Amino acid sequence: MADGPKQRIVEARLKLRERFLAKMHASPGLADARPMGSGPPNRHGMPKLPPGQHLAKDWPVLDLGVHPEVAQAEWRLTVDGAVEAPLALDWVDFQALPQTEDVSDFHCVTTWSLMDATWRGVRLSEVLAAAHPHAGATHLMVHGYDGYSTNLPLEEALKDDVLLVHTFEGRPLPREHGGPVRLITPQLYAWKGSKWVSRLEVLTADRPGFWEERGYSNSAHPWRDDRYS
Ligand SMILES: Nc1nc2c(c(=O)[nH]1)N[C@H]1C(S)=C(S)[C@@H](COP(=O)(O)O)O[C@H]1N2
Ligand SMILES: [Mo]
Repeated sequence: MADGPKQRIVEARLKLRERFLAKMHASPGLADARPMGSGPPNRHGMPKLPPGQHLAKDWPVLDLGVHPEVAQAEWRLTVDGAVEAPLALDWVDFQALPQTEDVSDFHCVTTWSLMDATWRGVRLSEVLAAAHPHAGATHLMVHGYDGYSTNLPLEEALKDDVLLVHTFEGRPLPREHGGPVRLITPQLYAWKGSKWVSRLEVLTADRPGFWEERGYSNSAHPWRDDRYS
C-alpha cells in the first residue's frame, strides 16, 4: 500500500479512538486501579496472573468443535453494519494494512492463561477506522467462519493490543487456533476473540454473542474475576 492511504488509515484510527478515549481509560483491563490476582507484578505492573488463573504449559485448543478450513486465497473479512464505508478485505488487502507486532497475554475463562505470547497482525482499530463507523456506533459483533459470534463495546475493541492476528511466535497462526486470522483481546477473557474471523458488524446498541447469550459475562474482565453473569 502506498504511504498516502496508510497515512489516512492511521489518521482515521486516531480520530475514531478520540471518540472513545474517556471510556477506554475508565474501563478496567491494564489500567485497573485495584486489580485482583496473584504473583509478582507482570510487565504491566499488574499481578502476574488474574484471580483463579494458572499458567498453561502448551496452548490448549477450545472452541465449538468445528475447525473451518479457510485458505488464505479464499479468506475474506467484511466490515459492515453502522459504517459509512463497508469493506470486504481479501488476504492481499489485509496484508497491505499497517502491521503490528505485540506481546500480550491470553486468559481463558476455563482458568488457563498463556503469558507473554508474541503476535503479529493488524490492529482492529485500523480496520474499523477504515470503514468509518457512524457517529452512533457503540458496539461490535465479531463473527467467525464456524458460526461463532461475540460482542464487544467499541471502547474495548479499539484498544491498541486488540489485534487481528495471522502470526503466533513467528509462525502462521495454526488452523486449530483460528488461522488464517483470528481476533485477540488481551484485556478481556479469550472468548471475546473470535477464531477464523469472517465479519465485523458495527452496532448502534449492544447485543449478546454466542457465549454471552449462554451466561458468560458481557464485560469479561479477567482482573475482576468477571466470568459469568
Ligand atoms: N470462532 C470461534 N472463536 C472462538 C471460539 C469458538 O468456538 N469459535 N471459542 C472461544 C473460546 S471460549 C476461547 S477460550 C478461545 C480459545 O482459543 P484457542 O482454541 O486458540 O485456545 O477462542 C475463542 N474464540
Ligand atoms: Mo473459553
